[in-house]
Amino acid sequence: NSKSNSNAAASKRSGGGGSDIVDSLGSTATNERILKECHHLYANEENGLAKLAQLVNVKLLPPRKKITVLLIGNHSAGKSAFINWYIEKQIQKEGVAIETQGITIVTQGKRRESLSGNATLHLFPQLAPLAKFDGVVSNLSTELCDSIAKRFALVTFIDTPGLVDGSMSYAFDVNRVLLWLAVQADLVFAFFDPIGQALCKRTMQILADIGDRIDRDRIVFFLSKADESGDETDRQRVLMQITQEVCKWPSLNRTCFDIHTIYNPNRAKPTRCVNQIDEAAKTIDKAIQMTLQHTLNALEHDCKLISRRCHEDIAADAARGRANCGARFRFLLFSLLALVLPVLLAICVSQPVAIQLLGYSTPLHDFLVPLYRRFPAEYSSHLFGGVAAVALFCFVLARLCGRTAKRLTRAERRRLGQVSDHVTGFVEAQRKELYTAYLKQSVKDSDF
Ligand SMILES: Nc1nc2c(ncn2[C@@H]2O[C@H](COP(=O)(O)OP(=O)(O)O)[C@@H](O)[C@H]2O)c(=O)[nH]1
Ligand SMILES: [Mg+2]
Repeated sequence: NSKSNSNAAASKRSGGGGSDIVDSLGSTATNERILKECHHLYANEENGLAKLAQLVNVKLLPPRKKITVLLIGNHSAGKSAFINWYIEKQIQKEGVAIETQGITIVTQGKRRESLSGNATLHLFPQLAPLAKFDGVVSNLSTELCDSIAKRFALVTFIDTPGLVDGSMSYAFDVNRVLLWLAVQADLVFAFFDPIGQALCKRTMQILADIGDRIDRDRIVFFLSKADESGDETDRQRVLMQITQEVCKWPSLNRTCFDIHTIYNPNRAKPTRCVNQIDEAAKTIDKAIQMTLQHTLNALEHDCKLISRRCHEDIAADAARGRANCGARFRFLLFSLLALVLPVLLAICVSQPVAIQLLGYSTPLHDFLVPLYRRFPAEYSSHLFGGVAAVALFCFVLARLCGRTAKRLTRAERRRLGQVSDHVTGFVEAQRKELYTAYLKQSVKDSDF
């Protein structure tokens, strides 16, 4: 029964041919809209989250609008044919000579078009670091195709050069470049074919390096061209060989090791072997589902983060304001202290002048001058020096304790408040609407 269900789903998927496909993942159009709008909420020039986050020193990258599937494997393992099967169009050349292979990105576009390496980097700015690997850009291209088969609207494939051992020299450091691409990709499809090269050392080494760097769940193994693997006994032997080889590498050897036996229905010879190629499409569906949920959850998290940071910045500014008041008071206090002794000394030495001007000595003079006279005259220079030193010390103290911190301007404070209101109001409402649209595809209306 479950098999007939999956067949029904598969025929729905591959027979879509024009209309929007709705199945376990929901509607491609709705999911595409959700990812595009999430991307726009981050990336728009005016008040995208990525720009607003900079105000509060948070670095956010816009989420991607599609997932990326990297295909790696031996030469002639059926990678390009797999892409053609998925998109139901002959876009990738099959059976090409190993020397002519580069990296090809296959993605949905308005019409059929091929882009060069530089145009590719322009279209996918996130791939810009690829330029630092010698020889990559001139061997990089993009194939745009208007196919609407399966989930192609939500997937970008990266087809890579076939891997071989021996003296083959690649136009670029294929091991490092594939590793870099794998780290960026959402899924890595590893293709092993039964014809001789299943255990290519280079393929295993690259996969082991990738296993070291990315979550093991993101690597999916396939025995491709299974129709060519002979009878059931031969196929079991090939599967066993691949499993043994894979499990030799600690980074790939995990529990629940699974390898799907697939063949391309359009290329294969008649065979009684079970074809699990739909598992590949389902794995892509699942990755899209995870990406959708992750993107919506990240949106909520980022809105909260920005709003919290705005409030923290405003609160920190208010605290700086209070600290500045204290600092100003201390400055005043120590400045006054610095003036007290010099002023008293000035009053003492000004007594003759005061008497001349007023005709009498003031009570202040009468009080201070006897105290001053008690000081031996021969040490008066020490007294002046001491008073000057104390005054200087108090001035230095005033400067040190009276430092004020830079505060936000009124406009900056207002802007932070606006940003917080925007992310918790408008963006949060958008997120709720998108989440509802996402859930409505699978949850009954009555459950809302
Ligand atoms: N019998 C059979 N041939 C296949 C299958 N998939 C691909 N091919 C053929 O195998 C050759 C190499 O395939 P290709 O996709 O170019 O391999 P790549 O080097 O991994 O990209 C081509 O001639 C394909 O038509 C399959 O499942 N079964
Ligand atoms: Mg190929």
